[in-house]
Amino acid sequence: MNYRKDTDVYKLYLVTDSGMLPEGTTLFSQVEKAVKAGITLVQIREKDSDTKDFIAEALEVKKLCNEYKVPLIINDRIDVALAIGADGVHVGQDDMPIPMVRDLVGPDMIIGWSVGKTSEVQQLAEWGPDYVDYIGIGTLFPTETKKNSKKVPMGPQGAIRILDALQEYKADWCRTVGIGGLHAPNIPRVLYQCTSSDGKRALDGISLVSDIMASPTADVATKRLLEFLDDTTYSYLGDLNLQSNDEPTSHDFHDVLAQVAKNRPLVQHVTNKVHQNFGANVTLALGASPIMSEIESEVGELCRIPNAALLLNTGSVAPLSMLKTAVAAYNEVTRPIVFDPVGYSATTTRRDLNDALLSYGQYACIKGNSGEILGLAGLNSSSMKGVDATSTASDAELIQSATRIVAYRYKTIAVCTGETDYICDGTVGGRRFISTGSGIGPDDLDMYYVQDGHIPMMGDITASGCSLGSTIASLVGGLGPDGSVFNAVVAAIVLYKSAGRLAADGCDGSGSFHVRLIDNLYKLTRVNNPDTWSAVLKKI
Ligand code: 3NM
Ligand code: MG
Repeated sequence: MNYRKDTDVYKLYLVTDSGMLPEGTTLFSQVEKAVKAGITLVQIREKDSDTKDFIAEALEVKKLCNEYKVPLIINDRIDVALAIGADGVHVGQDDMPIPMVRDLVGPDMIIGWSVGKTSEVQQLAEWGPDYVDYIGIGTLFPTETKKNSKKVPMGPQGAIRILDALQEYKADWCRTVGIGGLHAPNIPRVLYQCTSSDGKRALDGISLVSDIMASPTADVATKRLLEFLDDTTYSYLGDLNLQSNDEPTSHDFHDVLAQVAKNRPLVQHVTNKVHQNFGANVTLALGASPIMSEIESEVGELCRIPNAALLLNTGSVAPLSMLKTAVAAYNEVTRPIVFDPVGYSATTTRRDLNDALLSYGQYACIKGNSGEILGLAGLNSSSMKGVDATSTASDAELIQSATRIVAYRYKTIAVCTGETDYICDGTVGGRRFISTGSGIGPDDLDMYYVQDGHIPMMGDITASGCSLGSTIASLVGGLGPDGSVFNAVVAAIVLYKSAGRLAADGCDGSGSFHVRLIDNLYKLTRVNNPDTWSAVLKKI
């Protein structure tokens, strides 16, 4: 059978490795369990086998695959693929050049190629539809399976670049699977995040080795993975509503604050030294409880405290492994994380740290100043001077585009702070745009802004931007079941700006502004009458 035109076979793609088999299993028995459980494509990848053994193994698997109508791909060994009449071959960048492979295997075999760079996509587009049928996009995450790999993990953002290149070079025939470090816990997130920027292309499937090959119950592992692949929503925030259906009103803000007062959220701060004391006081003023913990071993307990939320401010110097553990823990229990990418484009070190953290998890909200948001959107990396916002990046339209791009790429609520705060909801209800894509792109997302005139005093105290992060985390964390995350983010911004305005008007200087900001957050929260707040929300 010729599977070349069959675009449905890429959903769940098993690549074998006989070096990790659990005791009492064989390569064949593991593949058999996976095939019977519904795997859609199999690749035999044996790096250390003798040819004779490889062929014997491949023939046995081929018989099984034929019976279940699952195509069989052979890694690298064109000769073996031809000899046994496999359905396809998979080659890497250091293997035989694709045009030679096609000459050898003829027009009917599937050819797969490992791709990690956009220039490789350009190349396959130049060859056209007769050559590469699918690509393995990787390495997505660090993996124990492929030792000595020269590839640097690209994360979901790297996969998005490849999907964008496929759209740019119009390689519409080419199917895609993600590979490398994919396991049940991160697959739903990866499927959710990996969408081309025009919303028209997502991954066609997932390819993996250890999650099945090293499993003592390969059939159970396969079925679990298929369930994730069939589920088109990603509930990373449990029962909370991601989107607001209508434009949030003062009634909604009142409702958010009432929930916070009732639920008294615990807001774990991992933040920079300058922010720690002020952020804790802002959190208390809002009726929430701060904990400024960077202890890796207690994250798993903290995130399970009712109404816990995490503020991750990357101006901190917490060890990367602590940060990674924290992100995984909060994601696992579906509690919100607010991410503040401090100084994103200021130095390479900061950009790499932020990119790594962004690739590890899913965030409820990403909040930054214009330099940070422009940097994250890839629109500007030179407008940073230190970690503070600069006034050079004042082009409102550019900032709006950047906010939309960040919201869309990271499938998050993006907030860009400044004299005007911009807010864009990129969650699209937690729904995935799998395979055909919805066609929804960044420009289709609703944009809001909050204004209350210029409050220059905000720039005269430390950590005023960081403490908006504390405020967002407090309000999102305080939501009860079914609360709206978007409404909470917007409420936090309107509240914070209104308190800033009250604090600035008639204050003597930056010292008293500091104190008055806390006083006014305290008062506005307890009075809870958002009709009187001065800052206004508008839709663009
Ligand atoms: N190819 P696991 S990563 C076979 O990046 C392979 O091209 C990769 O194994 C690439 O699912 C990889 O156990 C190993 O992480 C994937
Ligand atoms: Mg190879």
